[in-house]
Amino acid sequence: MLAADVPPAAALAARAPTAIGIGEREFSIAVYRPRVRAGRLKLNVRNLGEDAHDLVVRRGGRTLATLAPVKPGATGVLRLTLRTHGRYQLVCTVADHAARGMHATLRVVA
Ligand SMILES: [Cu+2]
Repeated sequence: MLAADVPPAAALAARAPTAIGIGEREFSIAVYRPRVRAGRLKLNVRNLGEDAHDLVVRRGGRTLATLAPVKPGATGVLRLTLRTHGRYQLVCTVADHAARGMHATLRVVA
């Protein structure tokens, strides 16, 4: 089958997921690849801090994906597919961590 014959959804699914490194600490979230193409994503979330931190992906107030709290020094993996271009919010929802600075933006582009 020629590439041109592959429907866009199938083409997205066939592409290997884009890995995004994320570092969490008190109280910030660093996104090491803050601009990615639409499609399958693999968020590698490293807790560089002293407390447990989770990670929630939101857009327009809707929660799209949630990673359970990651222990200090540990890594959690969150897989999701984002097809819509735009800005997504990455937030830690533990206690008041978001208000103290644990939020970041991920941009999805064509
Ligand atoms: Cu946190």
